[in-house]
Amino acid sequence: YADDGYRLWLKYDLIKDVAKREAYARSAQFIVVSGNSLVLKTAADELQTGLQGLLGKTIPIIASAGNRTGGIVLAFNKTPGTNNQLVNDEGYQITSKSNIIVSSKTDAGVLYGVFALLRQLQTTQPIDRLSLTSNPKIRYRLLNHWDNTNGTIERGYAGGSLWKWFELPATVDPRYRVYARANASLGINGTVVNNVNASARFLTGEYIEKVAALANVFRPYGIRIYLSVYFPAPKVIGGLKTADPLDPEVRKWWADKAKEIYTVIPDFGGFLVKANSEGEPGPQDYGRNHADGANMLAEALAPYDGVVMWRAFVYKAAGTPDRPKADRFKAAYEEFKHLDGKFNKKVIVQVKNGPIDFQPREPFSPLFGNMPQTPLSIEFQITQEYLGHATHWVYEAPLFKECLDSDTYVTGKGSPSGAATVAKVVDGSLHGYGLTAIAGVANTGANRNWTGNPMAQANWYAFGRLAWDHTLTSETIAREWVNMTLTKEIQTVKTITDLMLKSREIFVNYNTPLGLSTPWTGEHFAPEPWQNQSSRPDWTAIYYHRADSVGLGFDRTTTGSNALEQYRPEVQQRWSNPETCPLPYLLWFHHVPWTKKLSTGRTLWNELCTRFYTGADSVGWMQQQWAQVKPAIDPEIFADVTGRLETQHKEAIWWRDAWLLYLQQYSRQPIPAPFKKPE
Ligand code: GCW
Repeated sequence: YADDGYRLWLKYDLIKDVAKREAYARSAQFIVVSGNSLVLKTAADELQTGLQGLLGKTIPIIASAGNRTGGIVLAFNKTPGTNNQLVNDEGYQITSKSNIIVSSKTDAGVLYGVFALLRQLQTTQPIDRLSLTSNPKIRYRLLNHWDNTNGTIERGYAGGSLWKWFELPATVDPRYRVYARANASLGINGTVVNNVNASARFLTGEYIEKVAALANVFRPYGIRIYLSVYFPAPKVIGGLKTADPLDPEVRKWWADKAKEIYTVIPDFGGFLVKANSEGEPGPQDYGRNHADGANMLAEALAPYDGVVMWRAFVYKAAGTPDRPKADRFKAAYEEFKHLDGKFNKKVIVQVKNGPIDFQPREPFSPLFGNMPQTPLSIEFQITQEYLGHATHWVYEAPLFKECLDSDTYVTGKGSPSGAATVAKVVDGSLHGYGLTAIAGVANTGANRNWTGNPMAQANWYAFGRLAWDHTLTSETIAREWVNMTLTKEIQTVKTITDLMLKSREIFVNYNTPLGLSTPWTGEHFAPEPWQNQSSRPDWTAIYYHRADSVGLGFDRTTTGSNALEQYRPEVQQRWSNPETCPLPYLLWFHHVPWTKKLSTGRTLWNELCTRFYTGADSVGWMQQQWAQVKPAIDPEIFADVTGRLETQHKEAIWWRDAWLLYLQQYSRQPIPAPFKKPE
């Protein structure tokens, strides 16, 4: 068991059921691969490794099937089997007749098909009558690492960075390859290796060489490398006087830099940029706008197959004397909406799922649907900055899905429900975007088990699976992951899947129920709803929850900041009325009196108490459920998660009590029965 955490879901253990194993073996007597592409070789090797483990046999790789049957044929380009109409560039088909044929237009597609076939075996599905077609719905599927040159990770909770910058390029840790395999198995095809709060050093010759060494490891897995860039790099490392994006010398500096990078990394993916955000410099420092900055970089990439991912995570200080009424919620829309149509074709604007910042629950960002002429990508956070770091068990697929499945209503009244979901904006089907992308802020680190909390591996997994196909359900993904990673014992799979599916709502209940957001502290962990000291009002807790003697919540209707005006009328109508606003979003949009009766029949205060208490109690339930899975789980993982759940329970109570004792000063009401403890 010793390496169970390390192997992630790529476990190819011998299939115990002999009849099943033999049946599989009859369909997998040889592997045919022709062609000498790197990625195709990876695919054949991975298949051979997988089958060796699962079937306990070395399956030969041969160049042609001749008239042999009972094998697996990996075919790309015009080889038989591919119905070209049905698959896009990276899509694959798997059919089984006399041979199992895994086909695609590209070698990367074959690799994805191989992982899909292995998944069938790992989850003990039949393979003799396969007829599978699968296409990624989004073209650029990326992890974003917030890793620094000194080996630390911003908001990383699984140890230091995977990238050993001091050793690279000469020493290449074998772990980089495992990382690439894991990503390729999900269909992730790109990775930004450094923090968006970027060091200019990544653009020096010294670092480009190191990055190139990583790119060499990732290339055979169909993964392209990207860099976050520090906008004033031409000044900091280029010796120029300015970084003004309209300055010809600056433009030339970037064009030269792109050339230098592509010389050593010919398949370099492009740049990710955080500019004029949280103190990071940007084009506005020179009186230019985001489009000016992004377009300059896009032009530098013009000769190459690379893109610019320009982040929309921007917000000027709100609540300050000069902008007393400004609402951070509205900021991204205010700065970007009017630039729609002004971006170069190689630019993708990367928008966080919600308008604020990766909260445990947020409504979808109002930018989605409102920039029809600018490819928007969605950025989720896999690392649990606001979700209890690596201690709390939160399965994030339901969070991702809630956003992706939200209807923006931009197609207007009368259009079928679900016609304009966030997913349809992002996958390009709504506005016909030329480029489509999705990014997840990675939760990986140097910890042996990759993600700190072993259960958080499921979040990496779920992000990758949804990036490929956002129509998969949270439950399907959870079941798949548990089967491949933890156990196949039916009852245990059920128990763990159920825990996973409930975990996010449980967290929200004891952390930020009814549309609260997380009290603001530097670490984004401890409950400090009283926190009101900061250089900026919008970096205090009070700014967000607005507790007072009347009630709680941020009024974003016409009587308040009117952020709701950024949504379509259908959304506005539903959310602007406190009677129809879904309870999970209530305090995002309304300042609700403590005594107001909610649709549950309880007053706001009593509903808050109910949620905080049941949330914290539910962690006790999680502990009981987890205790039952012991016999079917690797003992190390079992003990690890048991320990984390114990801490989670304590911290859930801490969150509950901190919030309620603080809010009670304003509500002046008792904790209701049955929660009130005897004196
Ligand atoms: O979530 C916030 C984090 C910052 C982060 C920023 C961003 C990389 O607290 O640490 O910086 O968002 O997304 O740029």
